[in-house]
Amino acid sequence: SGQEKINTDIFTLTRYLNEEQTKHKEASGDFTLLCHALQFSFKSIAYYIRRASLINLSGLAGSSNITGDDQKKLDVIGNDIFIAAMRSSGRVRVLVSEEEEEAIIFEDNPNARYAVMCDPIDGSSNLDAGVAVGTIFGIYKLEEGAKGSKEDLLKPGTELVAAGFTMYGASAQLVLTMKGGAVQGFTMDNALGEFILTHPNMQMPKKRAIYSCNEGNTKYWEEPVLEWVNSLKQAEKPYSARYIGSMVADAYRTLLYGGIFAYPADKKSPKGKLRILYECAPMAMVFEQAGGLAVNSKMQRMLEVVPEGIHDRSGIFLGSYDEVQKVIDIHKKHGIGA
Ligand code: P6P
Repeated sequence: SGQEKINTDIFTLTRYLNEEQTKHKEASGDFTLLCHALQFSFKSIAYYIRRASLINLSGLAGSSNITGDDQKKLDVIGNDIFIAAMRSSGRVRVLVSEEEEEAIIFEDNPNARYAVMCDPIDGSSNLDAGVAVGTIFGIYKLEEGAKGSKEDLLKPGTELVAAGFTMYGASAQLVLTMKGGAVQGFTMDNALGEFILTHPNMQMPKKRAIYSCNEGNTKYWEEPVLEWVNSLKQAEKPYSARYIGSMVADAYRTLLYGGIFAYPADKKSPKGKLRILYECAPMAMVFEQAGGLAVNSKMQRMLEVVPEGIHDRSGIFLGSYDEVQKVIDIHKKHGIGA
Protein backbone atom coordinates (compact mmCIF):
# COMPACT_ATOMS: atom_id res chain seq x y z
CA SER A 1 0.00 0.00 0.00
CA GLY A 2 3.15 2.14 -0.03
CA GLN A 3 2.24 3.20 3.50
CA GLU A 4 5.39 3.36 5.65
CA LYS A 5 5.66 0.32 7.91
CA ILE A 6 4.87 1.46 11.45
CA ASN A 7 6.38 -0.64 14.20
CA THR A 8 3.37 -1.69 16.21
CA ASP A 9 5.36 -4.17 18.29
CA ILE A 10 6.66 -1.53 20.71
CA PHE A 11 8.98 -2.92 23.37
CA THR A 12 8.62 -0.84 26.53
CA LEU A 13 10.80 -1.05 29.64
CA THR A 14 7.73 -2.25 31.52
CA ARG A 15 7.31 -5.15 29.07
CA TYR A 16 11.05 -5.88 29.20
CA LEU A 17 11.07 -6.07 33.01
CA ASN A 18 7.98 -8.29 33.09
CA GLU A 19 9.41 -10.64 30.43
CA GLU A 20 12.77 -10.78 32.22
CA GLN A 21 10.97 -11.86 35.38
CA THR A 22 9.29 -14.78 33.60
CA LYS A 23 12.76 -16.09 32.71
CA HIS A 24 13.46 -16.59 36.42
CA LYS A 25 10.90 -19.10 37.65
CA GLU A 26 11.97 -18.58 41.28
CA ALA A 27 11.57 -14.80 41.03
CA SER A 28 9.32 -13.32 43.69
CA GLY A 29 8.65 -10.23 41.58
CA ASP A 30 10.36 -7.97 44.13
CA PHE A 31 13.13 -6.97 41.72
CA THR A 32 10.56 -6.15 39.03
CA LEU A 33 8.63 -3.92 41.42
CA LEU A 34 11.89 -2.24 42.47
CA CYS A 35 12.72 -1.51 38.85
CA HIS A 36 9.26 -0.06 38.23
CA ALA A 37 9.87 2.32 41.14
CA LEU A 38 13.26 3.18 39.62
CA GLN A 39 11.61 3.85 36.27
CA PHE A 40 9.11 6.18 37.93
CA SER A 41 11.88 8.13 39.67
CA PHE A 42 13.65 8.69 36.34
CA LYS A 43 10.44 9.99 34.74
CA SER A 44 9.82 12.28 37.68
CA ILE A 45 13.38 13.64 37.84
CA ALA A 46 13.30 14.19 34.06
CA TYR A 47 10.12 16.24 34.50
CA TYR A 48 11.74 18.56 37.05
CA ILE A 49 14.94 18.94 35.06
CA ARG A 50 12.95 19.87 31.95
CA ARG A 51 11.13 22.54 33.93
CA ALA A 52 14.08 23.72 36.04
CA SER A 53 14.89 26.82 34.02
CA LEU A 54 11.19 27.63 33.61
CA ILE A 55 10.35 27.60 37.30
CA ASN A 56 13.78 28.83 38.29
CA LEU A 57 14.73 25.67 40.19
CA SER A 58 18.23 25.94 38.84
CA GLY A 59 19.41 28.38 41.49
CA LEU A 60 21.36 27.36 44.54
CA ALA A 61 19.40 25.71 47.34
CA GLY A 62 21.59 27.56 49.88
CA SER A 63 22.75 24.28 51.46
CA SER A 64 25.68 22.01 50.66
CA ASN A 65 25.97 18.23 50.86
CA ILE A 66 28.75 16.32 52.58
CA THR A 67 31.05 16.40 49.59
CA GLY A 68 31.01 20.18 49.80
CA ASP A 69 29.51 20.63 46.35
CA ASP A 70 27.13 23.56 46.22
CA GLN A 71 23.76 21.85 46.32
CA LYS A 72 21.43 22.91 43.55
CA LYS A 73 17.71 22.85 44.33
CA LEU A 74 17.36 20.08 41.74
CA ASP A 75 19.88 17.94 43.61
CA VAL A 76 17.65 18.14 46.66
CA ILE A 77 14.49 17.40 44.70
CA GLY A 78 16.13 14.58 42.71
CA ASN A 79 17.35 13.03 45.95
CA ASP A 80 13.97 13.35 47.65
CA ILE A 81 12.17 11.86 44.64
CA PHE A 82 14.56 8.92 44.56
CA ILE A 83 14.31 8.24 48.30
CA ALA A 84 10.50 8.40 48.20
CA ALA A 85 10.32 6.06 45.18
CA MET A 86 12.65 3.49 46.77
CA ARG A 87 10.92 3.65 50.15
CA SER A 88 7.39 3.36 48.73
CA SER A 89 8.39 0.42 46.52
CA GLY A 90 8.60 -1.60 49.75
CA ARG A 91 11.41 -3.64 48.13
CA VAL A 92 14.44 -1.61 49.24
CA ARG A 93 16.00 -2.20 52.68
CA VAL A 94 18.78 0.37 52.45
CA LEU A 95 19.74 3.24 50.14
CA VAL A 96 23.11 4.94 49.65
CA SER A 97 22.85 8.33 47.98
CA GLU A 98 25.62 10.78 47.06
CA GLU A 99 23.48 13.40 48.77
CA GLU A 100 23.22 11.55 52.10
CA GLU A 101 26.16 11.25 54.50
CA GLU A 102 24.76 8.05 56.06
CA ALA A 103 22.99 5.16 54.36
CA ILE A 104 19.20 5.41 54.70
CA ILE A 105 17.74 2.27 56.27
CA PHE A 106 14.02 1.81 55.52
CA GLU A 107 12.76 0.39 58.80
CA ASP A 108 9.28 0.16 57.29
CA ASN A 109 10.66 -2.40 54.82
CA PRO A 110 12.18 -4.90 57.32
CA ASN A 111 11.94 -7.87 54.94
CA ALA A 112 13.07 -6.07 51.80
CA ARG A 113 16.02 -7.77 50.11
CA TYR A 114 17.66 -5.02 48.04
CA ALA A 115 20.27 -2.30 48.60
CA VAL A 116 20.32 0.56 46.10
CA MET A 117 23.32 2.84 45.48
CA CYS A 118 22.64 6.05 43.60
CA ASP A 119 23.80 9.42 42.49
CA PRO A 120 20.41 11.05 41.90
CA ILE A 121 21.69 13.90 39.73
CA ASP A 122 25.30 13.36 38.71
CA GLY A 123 26.97 16.27 36.97
CA SER A 124 24.57 18.74 38.56
CA SER A 125 27.20 21.50 38.50
CA ASN A 126 26.38 21.66 34.77
CA LEU A 127 22.64 22.10 35.25
CA ASP A 128 22.50 25.87 34.80
CA ALA A 129 24.34 25.46 31.50
CA GLY A 130 21.72 23.04 30.20
CA VAL A 131 24.30 20.26 29.90
CA ALA A 132 23.01 16.67 30.10
CA VAL A 133 23.10 15.31 33.64
CA GLY A 134 22.04 11.88 34.84
CA THR A 135 21.08 9.41 37.52
CA ILE A 136 23.48 6.52 38.12
CA PHE A 137 22.33 3.44 40.10
CA GLY A 138 23.49 0.05 41.27
CA ILE A 139 21.42 -2.68 42.91
CA TYR A 140 22.71 -5.37 45.32
CA LYS A 141 20.71 -8.26 46.73
CA LEU A 142 21.00 -8.61 50.53
CA GLU A 143 21.39 -11.77 52.61
CA GLU A 144 18.21 -13.01 54.31
CA GLY A 145 17.48 -10.85 57.37
CA ALA A 146 20.13 -8.23 56.50
CA LYS A 147 19.65 -4.92 58.30
CA GLY A 148 21.52 -2.66 55.90
CA SER A 149 24.72 -2.53 57.94
CA LYS A 150 28.04 -1.27 56.54
CA GLU A 151 29.05 -4.87 55.74
CA ASP A 152 25.92 -5.18 53.61
CA LEU A 153 26.96 -2.11 51.59
CA LEU A 154 30.74 -2.33 51.10
CA LYS A 155 30.62 -4.88 48.29
CA PRO A 156 32.60 -5.28 45.04
CA GLY A 157 30.80 -4.43 41.82
CA THR A 158 30.98 -8.10 40.82
CA GLU A 159 28.10 -8.64 43.25
CA LEU A 160 25.81 -6.09 41.59
CA VAL A 161 22.58 -7.73 40.38
CA ALA A 162 21.79 -4.75 38.14
CA ALA A 163 23.23 -1.34 37.27
CA GLY A 164 22.77 1.49 34.86
CA PHE A 165 22.07 5.14 34.37
CA THR A 166 19.58 7.57 32.90
CA MET A 167 20.89 10.55 30.99
CA TYR A 168 18.57 13.56 30.83
CA GLY A 169 19.66 14.89 27.44
CA ALA A 170 17.62 15.88 24.40
CA SER A 171 15.51 12.90 25.45
CA ALA A 172 15.86 10.74 28.56
CA GLN A 173 18.07 7.78 27.72
CA LEU A 174 18.11 4.81 30.09
CA VAL A 175 20.87 2.19 29.96
CA LEU A 176 20.22 -0.91 32.08
CA THR A 177 22.02 -4.19 32.55
CA MET A 178 21.31 -7.16 34.81
CA LYS A 179 23.91 -9.63 36.10
CA GLY A 180 25.14 -11.79 33.23
CA GLY A 181 22.72 -10.09 30.86
CA ALA A 182 22.91 -7.77 27.89
CA VAL A 183 23.09 -3.99 28.04
CA GLN A 184 19.72 -2.58 26.98
CA GLY A 185 19.18 1.07 25.94
CA PHE A 186 15.80 2.76 26.20
CA THR A 187 14.58 6.16 25.03
CA MET A 188 11.78 8.00 26.79
CA ASP A 189 8.74 8.67 24.65
CA ASN A 190 7.24 11.67 26.40
CA ALA A 191 3.92 11.30 24.60
CA LEU A 192 3.47 7.74 25.86
CA GLY A 193 5.32 8.33 29.14
CA GLU A 194 7.19 5.09 28.47
CA PHE A 195 10.82 4.11 28.01
CA ILE A 196 11.05 2.39 24.60
CA LEU A 197 13.78 -0.17 23.75
CA THR A 198 15.83 1.62 21.09
CA HIS A 199 19.32 0.16 21.64
CA PRO A 200 18.96 -3.60 22.24
CA ASN A 201 22.04 -5.62 23.29
CA MET A 202 24.50 -2.72 23.18
CA GLN A 203 28.06 -3.76 22.25
CA MET A 204 30.87 -1.21 22.25
CA PRO A 205 33.26 -0.71 19.32
CA LYS A 206 36.49 -2.52 20.28
CA LYS A 207 38.47 0.68 19.68
CA ARG A 208 37.86 4.31 18.74
CA ALA A 209 40.21 7.30 18.59
CA ILE A 210 38.30 9.42 21.11
CA TYR A 211 39.60 10.19 24.61
CA SER A 212 37.69 11.95 27.36
CA CYS A 213 39.45 13.42 30.41
CA ASN A 214 39.93 16.79 32.10
CA GLU A 215 43.32 17.94 30.81
CA GLY A 216 43.16 20.82 33.26
CA ASN A 217 44.54 18.23 35.70
CA THR A 218 47.63 17.47 33.56
CA LYS A 219 49.93 19.17 36.08
CA TYR A 220 48.85 16.61 38.74
CA TRP A 221 48.91 13.44 36.64
CA GLU A 222 51.28 10.57 37.35
CA GLU A 223 53.91 9.69 34.72
CA PRO A 224 52.05 6.70 33.11
CA VAL A 225 48.95 8.87 32.56
CA LEU A 226 51.04 11.63 30.96
CA GLU A 227 52.71 9.05 28.68
CA TRP A 228 49.33 7.56 27.74
CA VAL A 229 47.68 10.90 26.83
CA ASN A 230 50.73 12.02 24.89
CA SER A 231 50.72 8.73 22.95
CA LEU A 232 47.18 9.54 21.79
CA LYS A 233 48.10 13.08 20.77
CA GLN A 234 51.24 11.98 18.94
CA ALA A 235 49.58 9.01 17.23
CA GLU A 236 49.90 8.87 13.46
CA LYS A 237 46.19 9.74 13.40
CA PRO A 238 45.83 11.81 16.59
CA TYR A 239 42.79 11.11 18.78
CA SER A 240 39.83 13.46 19.15
CA ALA A 241 39.28 15.00 22.59
CA ARG A 242 35.69 15.04 23.88
CA TYR A 243 35.00 16.07 27.49
CA ILE A 244 31.62 17.26 28.73
CA GLY A 245 32.35 17.17 32.45
CA SER A 246 29.18 15.22 33.19
CA MET A 247 30.07 11.57 33.73
CA VAL A 248 26.78 10.19 32.44
CA ALA A 249 27.05 12.22 29.21
CA ASP A 250 30.72 11.32 28.67
CA ALA A 251 30.01 7.69 29.50
CA TYR A 252 26.98 7.43 27.21
CA ARG A 253 28.91 8.87 24.26
CA THR A 254 31.81 6.50 24.98
CA LEU A 255 29.44 3.52 25.20
CA LEU A 256 27.83 4.39 21.85
CA TYR A 257 30.81 5.63 19.82
CA GLY A 258 33.67 3.84 21.55
CA GLY A 259 36.81 5.46 22.94
CA ILE A 260 37.86 5.96 26.55
CA PHE A 261 36.75 8.05 29.54
CA ALA A 262 39.30 8.64 32.28
CA TYR A 263 39.30 10.35 35.64
CA PRO A 264 42.69 9.23 37.00
CA ALA A 265 43.71 9.51 40.63
CA ASP A 266 46.42 12.19 40.68
CA LYS A 267 48.59 14.29 43.01
CA LYS A 268 45.63 16.60 43.70
CA SER A 269 43.12 13.78 44.28
CA PRO A 270 45.23 10.75 45.31
CA LYS A 271 42.10 8.62 45.75
CA GLY A 272 40.51 9.92 42.57
CA LYS A 273 37.33 11.98 42.33
CA LEU A 274 34.53 9.66 41.25
CA ARG A 275 32.75 7.52 43.85
CA ILE A 276 33.04 3.73 43.77
CA LEU A 277 29.57 2.61 44.84
CA TYR A 278 27.38 4.88 42.74
CA GLU A 279 29.55 6.10 39.87
CA CYS A 280 32.51 3.78 39.11
CA ALA A 281 31.09 0.32 39.86
CA PRO A 282 27.71 0.69 38.08
CA MET A 283 29.42 2.20 35.02
CA ALA A 284 32.05 -0.56 35.09
CA MET A 285 29.33 -3.24 35.04
CA VAL A 286 27.59 -1.63 32.05
CA PHE A 287 30.84 -1.21 30.12
CA GLU A 288 32.13 -4.73 30.80
CA GLN A 289 28.82 -6.27 29.74
CA ALA A 290 28.94 -4.17 26.57
CA GLY A 291 32.39 -5.65 25.76
CA GLY A 292 34.52 -2.86 27.23
CA LEU A 293 36.88 -2.66 30.23
CA ALA A 294 37.06 -0.64 33.44
CA VAL A 295 40.08 -0.36 35.74
CA ASN A 296 41.18 1.92 38.58
CA SER A 297 44.48 3.83 38.78
CA LYS A 298 46.30 0.71 40.05
CA MET A 299 45.03 -1.12 36.95
CA GLN A 300 42.83 -3.37 39.11
CA ARG A 301 39.53 -4.48 37.57
CA MET A 302 37.09 -1.79 38.76
CA LEU A 303 34.39 -4.36 39.60
CA GLU A 304 36.70 -6.11 42.07
CA VAL A 305 37.46 -2.97 44.09
CA VAL A 306 35.86 -3.04 47.56
CA PRO A 307 35.28 0.41 49.12
CA GLU A 308 36.06 1.01 52.82
CA GLY A 309 33.42 3.71 53.10
CA ILE A 310 30.16 4.30 51.25
CA HIS A 311 31.47 7.55 49.67
CA ASP A 312 34.95 6.26 48.84
CA ARG A 313 36.41 7.52 45.57
CA SER A 314 38.60 5.88 42.92
CA GLY A 315 40.52 6.70 39.78
CA ILE A 316 38.86 5.17 36.73
CA PHE A 317 39.61 4.31 33.09
CA LEU A 318 36.41 3.22 31.34
CA GLY A 319 35.94 2.40 27.66
CA SER A 320 36.55 0.25 24.60
CA TYR A 321 38.52 -2.92 25.25
CA ASP A 322 41.58 -1.97 23.18
CA GLU A 323 41.64 1.62 24.49
CA VAL A 324 41.72 0.59 28.15
CA GLN A 325 44.22 -2.16 27.31
CA LYS A 326 46.57 0.61 26.02
CA VAL A 327 46.43 2.25 29.46
CA ILE A 328 47.10 -1.09 31.17
CA ASP A 329 50.09 -1.80 28.89
CA ILE A 330 51.68 1.61 29.59
CA HIS A 331 51.17 1.26 33.35
CA LYS A 332 52.71 -2.21 33.17
CA LYS A 333 55.85 -0.67 31.64
CA HIS A 334 55.99 1.53 34.76
CA GLY A 335 55.58 -1.48 37.04
CA ILE A 336 51.95 -0.74 37.91
CA GLY A 337 49.29 -3.44 37.68
CA ALA A 338 49.27 -7.09 36.79
P1 P6P B 1 35.85 17.80 36.73
C1 P6P B 1 30.48 16.07 37.99
O1 P6P B 1 30.69 16.93 39.06
C2 P6P B 1 31.34 14.82 38.23
O2 P6P B 1 31.03 14.22 39.44
C3 P6P B 1 31.14 13.83 37.08
O3 P6P B 1 29.85 13.84 36.61
C4 P6P B 1 32.14 14.33 36.05
O4 P6P B 1 32.63 13.28 35.24
C5 P6P B 1 33.27 14.88 36.92
O5 P6P B 1 32.70 15.19 38.20
C6 P6P B 1 33.84 16.15 36.31
O6 P6P B 1 34.91 16.54 37.16
O7 P6P B 1 36.92 17.83 37.79
O8 P6P B 1 36.42 17.46 35.36
O9 P6P B 1 34.96 19.00 36.70
